[in-house]
Amino acid sequence: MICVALAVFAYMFQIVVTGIHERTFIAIKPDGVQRRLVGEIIHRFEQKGFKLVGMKIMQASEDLLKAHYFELRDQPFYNRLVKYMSSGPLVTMVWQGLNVVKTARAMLGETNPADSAPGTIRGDLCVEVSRNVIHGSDSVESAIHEISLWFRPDELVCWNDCADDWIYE
Ligand code: D4T
Repeated sequence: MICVALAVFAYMFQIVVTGIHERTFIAIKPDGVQRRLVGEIIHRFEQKGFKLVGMKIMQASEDLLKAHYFELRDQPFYNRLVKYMSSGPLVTMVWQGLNVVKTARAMLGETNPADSAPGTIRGDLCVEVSRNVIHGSDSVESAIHEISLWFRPDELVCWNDCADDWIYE
């Protein structure tokens, strides 16, 4: 428990000192996978300058999704959401970069695609809230929690990005 607390503290400290190590959890939902939007979505994050440090295709269990959506357990759409999210493969990813949590949410658009501006992923690629193609962590704390829920530490890769000097001053 103390080790986990120290690891979280060290990670938070690193984020505050050098924000380029911030990480977020992104999941392309079953509709995004079925509609062949995986490449388009990865392309947007790569073009922005963020670094991919983890990725897998997987079919999530209802238990994992219930843990992920725990805060929504009293919402009327919760059961449908869990069933739908476990109905087909997801592509889960961890992206890293300066302010990546907040910037990724802006790139995603609003939860309801109808409220999402053109140019955002949901504004461009989907129409209905229950088929909004992608999930992104909504805070640095949620990102840390969600990454630990969906990825083992050895599934994340630290690599030297030769483009860093052209993306950061
Ligand atoms: P996710 O978590 O998928 O990135 O969505 P958001 O963070 O943008 O929004 P959320 O947690 O409020 O919703 C989670 C998930 O539930 C679906 N949903 C949402 C739905 O099917 N019907 C609804 O009325 C709402 C509000 C879509 C996203």
